[in-house]
Amino acid sequence: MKNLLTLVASASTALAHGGVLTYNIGGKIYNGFVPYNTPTGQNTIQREWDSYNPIQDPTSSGMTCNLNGAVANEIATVAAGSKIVSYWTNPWPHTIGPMVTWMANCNGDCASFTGTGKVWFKIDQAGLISGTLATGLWGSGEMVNNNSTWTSTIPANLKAGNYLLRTETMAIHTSNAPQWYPECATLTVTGSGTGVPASSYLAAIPGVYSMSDPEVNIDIYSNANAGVTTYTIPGPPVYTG
Ligand SMILES: *[C@@H]1O[C@H](CO)[C@@H](O)[C@H](O)[C@H]1NC(C)=O
Ligand SMILES: *[C@@H]1O[C@H](CO)[C@@H](O)[C@H](O)[C@H]1NC(C)=O
Ligand SMILES: [Cu+2]
Repeated sequence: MKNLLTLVASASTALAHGGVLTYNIGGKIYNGFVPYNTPTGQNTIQREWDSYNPIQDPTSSGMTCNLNGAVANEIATVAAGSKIVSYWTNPWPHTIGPMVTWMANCNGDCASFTGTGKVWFKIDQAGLISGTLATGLWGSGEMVNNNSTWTSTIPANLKAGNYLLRTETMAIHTSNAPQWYPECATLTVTGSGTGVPASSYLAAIPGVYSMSDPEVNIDIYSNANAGVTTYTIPGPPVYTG
């Protein structure tokens, strides 16, 4: 009975949240991890994440690849330049805030890669696309409009190797209480590219976001923000290769 009640409680909080559940990588479908279930027996390219709830502390270790980070047992092999479609919980409930897609070179086996330090680079991002902070179209709104999917392209010249792909949205619909939804998937990128992002493209996660950053600790409904039509996504520029 206790288990049943716990299950019901987590299912109801789960309604407002979620993450990336499935991927189409270079035309092939890959399963994400299924939260609220044991990793035992799950075949997935995604690192474990245990709850649909957001990370709300930008210094949390869960910012890297969510909580917890047990490693994936599958790897998606994909050519540089290919498209990756990430399928979010559908319909995704949050339409205010940026979408950012990151990668990090595992420098070997991703199973032993922690993702800590200044290792992450952006491959795409979309912040405020049009309109005002409170009522405009955001990257996450565009994701929702497109069947709760987000399409990324692996830089065509990216050097071959094993990488983590980190999908992220930062929901900022609640004043001064940002929510992050990160998940990591394991990729082997193939090709003859030589592209390696310079350090100016790299960020640490956690580290890149801070509650002292006004673009993070933001009240989009404040009088000061009424009519504002610009928003700067935190972090380094996008690496396009
Ligand atoms: C919408 O998603 C599809 C994948 O299902 C993708 O091919 C297309 O580029 C996306 N459209 C936009 C506007 O992002
Ligand atoms: C929309 O996404 C769902 C998964 O969330 C998928 O099953 C469905 O095929 C998608 N629809 C289209 C038109 O791509
Ligand atoms: Cu939510």
